[in-house]
Amino acid sequence: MDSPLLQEIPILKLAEVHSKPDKQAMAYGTAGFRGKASKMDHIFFRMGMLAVLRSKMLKSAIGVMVTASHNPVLDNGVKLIDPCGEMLVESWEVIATGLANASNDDLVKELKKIVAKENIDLSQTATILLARDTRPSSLSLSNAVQDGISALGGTCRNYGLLTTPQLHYIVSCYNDGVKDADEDTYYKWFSSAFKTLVNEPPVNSNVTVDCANGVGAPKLNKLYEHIGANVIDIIIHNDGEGCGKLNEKCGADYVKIQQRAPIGLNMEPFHRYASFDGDADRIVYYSLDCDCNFVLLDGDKIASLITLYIKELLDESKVDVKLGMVQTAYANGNSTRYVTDTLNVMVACARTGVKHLHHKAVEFDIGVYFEANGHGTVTVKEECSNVIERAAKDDKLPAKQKDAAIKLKTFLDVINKTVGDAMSDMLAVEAILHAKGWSVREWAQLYTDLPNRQLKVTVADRTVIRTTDSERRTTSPEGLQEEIDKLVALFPNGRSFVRPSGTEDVVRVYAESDTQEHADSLAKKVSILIYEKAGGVGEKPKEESA
Ligand code: NG1
Ligand code: ZN
Repeated sequence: MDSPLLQEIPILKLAEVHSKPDKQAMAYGTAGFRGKASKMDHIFFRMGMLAVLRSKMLKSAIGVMVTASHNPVLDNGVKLIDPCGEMLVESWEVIATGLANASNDDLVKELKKIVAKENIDLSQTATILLARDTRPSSLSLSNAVQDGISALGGTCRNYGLLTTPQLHYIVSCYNDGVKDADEDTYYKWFSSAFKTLVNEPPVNSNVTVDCANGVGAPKLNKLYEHIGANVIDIIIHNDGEGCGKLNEKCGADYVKIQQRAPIGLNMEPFHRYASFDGDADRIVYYSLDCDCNFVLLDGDKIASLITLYIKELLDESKVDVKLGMVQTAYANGNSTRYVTDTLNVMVACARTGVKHLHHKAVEFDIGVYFEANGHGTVTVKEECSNVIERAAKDDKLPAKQKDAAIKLKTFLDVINKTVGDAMSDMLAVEAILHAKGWSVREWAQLYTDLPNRQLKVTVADRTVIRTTDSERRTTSPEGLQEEIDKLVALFPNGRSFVRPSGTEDVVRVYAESDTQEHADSLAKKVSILIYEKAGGVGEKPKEESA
């Protein structure tokens, strides 16, 4: 008998509407497909179909998020979310790339290939949970995803505008049996956990949040309404309602890379500021010190604060579980030293991209993972949650011990464990500062960042750069690493590495050293080296004259 997939006509009809331009190839990168929105319609259509196949195979709902995160407003992107709210498994990234790049004529053949290879039972039903960010192209591209879903007979639940982490959370709730899970489920859970943590006395100083003119603004507003202005005081900046553009001179990426305030924000010393990125899965904090110097509290500082707090509560509650932290090569060297030497907590290094950090983090009972750019969360093993919960209910424990276990349990409830989440991370930070009676000043003083610089170099083919050791060293082009080593040796506390970006057509260069001047100079020298050794195109990076 013909399988439903062999109803080729409807597929081909829709495929014609979402036709792939010739000679265009894209790869499922660090966070799905990303590129110019105007050239990606066929990718969205095909990812709708792929989500149906994955849903049929796993007999679970699959998420599809339409966003290009911190990229410019004219870009867009799409990524799939696996049943527990985690990123799509790596083996399917290859499948996604194959389907995205199949010619129009080969599309059905490619679909059949996936079905056969993955042994997919097409008689299974498929449910896809779809959401999008506020980009002008997102609505029509999410319609393309919907067409892909109907082409293969899947059911689509379209949640409209959501932050990326909200969709991850909803996917996990849905597959846990909460079939009516929606945005409200999210607000109710996180606002109630936060209120349990900080209600007495409420948070008294305000926090100003730059929402990058993205979907974070309306969603943070809703969360704020659920928590109540009597508990937390949030001022939203760059809410997308004015003339500001998404991610333009604002948002977490801008603030982290430029190490300066977003557009239009007049900062006051010691006040707390935070920036989300365009889809609200990243957050960085910042402030001004008494001399009006910009102080950045990035993903490393957030991770260090969270690790410190969890460590203290574990020590107080005497709950014996393994706590660890995961960073990437971009982590500031002093954050790694602080967590390893002062907190005595083990730090692991993973490749860039949260999925890699997530995988390493789940090896610990409690794993705190963050990219320096502010993307991260905490994972907790189920057995570990049970141990903490038992301690929190154990009347035989001394009051102080039991109390710490209760605090730890409630604190972990405020965390979105599926993926990095700007809103939930913000609540976690606010709760810790509140519990410790700290301002940003004490937090910033946990350790001092080593001055650092990130640059980009454009080359003809960025895949000529290959890396090893969690991207800290290159293996190709030949001899490049030795040259980088020589440059690094010229600078006190020098460290530098390069890697091809997974989301932009560039090679990224990172450098740190004892002074900002040295970090800048090392980054420049390495950029020039990349340009020369790895086929640089366009304007050659220049060393500034002294
Ligand atoms: P690429 O473009 O692969 O460097 C960037 C970030 C990642 C991650 C992804 C997804 C840096 C250096 N890189 O990846 O950490 O967040 O975007 O958004 O920040
Ligand atoms: Zn993002």
